[in-house]
Amino acid sequence: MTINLSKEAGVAKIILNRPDVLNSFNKEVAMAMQDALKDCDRDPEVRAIFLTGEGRAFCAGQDLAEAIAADGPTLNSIVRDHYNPIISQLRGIEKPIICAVNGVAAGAGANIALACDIIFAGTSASFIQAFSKIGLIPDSGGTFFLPRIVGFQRATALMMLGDKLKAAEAFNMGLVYKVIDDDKLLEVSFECAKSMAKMPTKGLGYTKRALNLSLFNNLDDQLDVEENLQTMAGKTHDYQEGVNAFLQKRLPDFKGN
Ligand code: T3D
Repeated sequence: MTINLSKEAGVAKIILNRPDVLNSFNKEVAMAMQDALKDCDRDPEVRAIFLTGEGRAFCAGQDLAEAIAADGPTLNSIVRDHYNPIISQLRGIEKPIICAVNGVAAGAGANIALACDIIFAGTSASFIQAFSKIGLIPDSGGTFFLPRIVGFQRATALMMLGDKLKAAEAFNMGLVYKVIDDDKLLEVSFECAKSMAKMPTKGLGYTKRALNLSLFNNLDDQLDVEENLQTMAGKTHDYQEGVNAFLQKRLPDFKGN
């Protein structure tokens, strides 16, 4: 299996599984990833998604052997049919997506990580906008997310130079939430995913929707978005439970709806 999907304690764990080629994406991986994300979206038992890579890398982006194979998919099909749907799914699924970058994240691999909600990086992780090295432009949402995360100037430099950003530098630039010792990365980040799976899932999903919309809206429109989504959050079971638990001085039992 090029992607391993398993479920535990409300968390769907997706592991990219082509370690011999640093978990680079070919058509099979891309389609399996889309299917796995669809499954996570539809399954009400899944309240958080955890993404990582098998072996010493997170993901080296596009499988370059496939990209130049005479009978392989065309460049525009790779972008349109493989990566774009994945990025739309990562942003559109209204459940928290936690990414553990366990090694190098290059090309589309780096930008798939950036589309997740919370990124933990192991101390030996690195991020490379590798596209310029092979004459391509950054895809998989990179030109959208990276300038918004690190600023236009740094994004331009990272994308044009293709420099390797070590985990500590990535943290300093705001690309990752936390850097964790390599030997603790999976444990710590998966614990975070498990605890998020016990949180008010609808509220977290609405938060994600509001953040997505904030990327385009002016302040007035965004204030309207907040009013509407807050009204919807206020109608959830978990809002009632959260307030009751607070007033009764007990731990809440959130159901995710
Ligand atoms: O058509 C299109 O391309 C459009 C889509 C674009 C989206 C993109 O993602 S474009 C960017 C594609 N990715 C890259 O350019 C990165 C290529 N890889 C590297 O630069 C390096 O492998 C790394 C910096 C990521 C890691 O370097 P290192 O020294 O730790 O490992 P390595 O020795 O280079 O790689 C280990 C093996 O994985 C090696 O195979 P071997 O020699 O052991 O049989 C290497 O060929 C293989 N591998 C690594 N990356 C890829 C790959 N095989 C196929 N595709 C890869 N992207």
